[in-house]
Amino acid sequence: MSNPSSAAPVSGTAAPLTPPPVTPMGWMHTARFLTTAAQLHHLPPISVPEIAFVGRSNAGKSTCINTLTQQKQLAYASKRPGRTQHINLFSLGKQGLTDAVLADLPGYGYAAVPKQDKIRWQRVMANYLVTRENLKGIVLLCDPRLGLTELDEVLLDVIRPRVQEGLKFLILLTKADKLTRVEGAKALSIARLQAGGGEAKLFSALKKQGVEEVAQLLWDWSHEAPGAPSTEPLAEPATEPLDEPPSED
Ligand SMILES: Nc1nc2c(ncn2[C@@H]2O[C@H](COP(=O)(O)OP(=O)(O)OP(=O)(O)O)[C@@H](O)[C@H]2O)c(=O)[nH]1
Ligand SMILES: [Mg+2]
Repeated sequence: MSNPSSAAPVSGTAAPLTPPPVTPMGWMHTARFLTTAAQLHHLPPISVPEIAFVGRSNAGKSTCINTLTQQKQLAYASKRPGRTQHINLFSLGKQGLTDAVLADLPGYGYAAVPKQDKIRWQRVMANYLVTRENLKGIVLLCDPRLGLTELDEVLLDVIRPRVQEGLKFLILLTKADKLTRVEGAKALSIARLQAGGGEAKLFSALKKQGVEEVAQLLWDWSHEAPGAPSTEPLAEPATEPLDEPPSED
């Protein structure tokens, strides 16, 4: 009798020789806490691309970061507006090989915050958005039931020159699960006009809508190489000519 299994491999325990390719979602899942800063000058200078999540208080910034990174409590999310009061940075990429950083910024527009604190924060935020050299992209989160507020418009004015110079920009319409299909489509077409040179997308943490698309976009932003490879994270001089940042306070 011939043995049908005689041509089978000798050992079934061979390990794969190459690691599986990194997917944008797998990459997002590597996120870990890097540092927190109450003031701009406390933020460490970083050479890898940084992507900032900004928007009014309660828009869903921290929840969005947790959803994208598939981690329940990486960023503090809360029903109570004003939960995030510092700039929190999260590293992405394999341990020891950070290739991008996410920044969760405090929300603005929360009525109960004392006026002095509001003004202070608006200055810190504006300074951050204008001077942070490694800032590669901004995700502006907006609850489409409220639309862009006056403070969102101020932020858009602040970042417009940088967007024109190539800074990536996405308006993310959060809590899309609260909208009907028609409302969602309408909100999206308005946001696309408001985004200028940037993009707009619908997102729902609850229904996991838009998650893979946004992960892919952030991956693309972080790994795009305008002339020089941006995957060389360490000890590289700035690959793009950057203006001297104005001095901060
Ligand atoms: N239905 C629904 N609720 C959401 C979604 N995303 C966030 N939320 C809720 O919105 C509230 C605010 O979310 P956060 O992520 O803390 O908002 P934030 O923008 O970080 O707020 P600040 O830190 O105050 O600036 C929480 O109660 C979340 O559960 C979503 O996609 N759908
Ligand atoms: Mg928050």
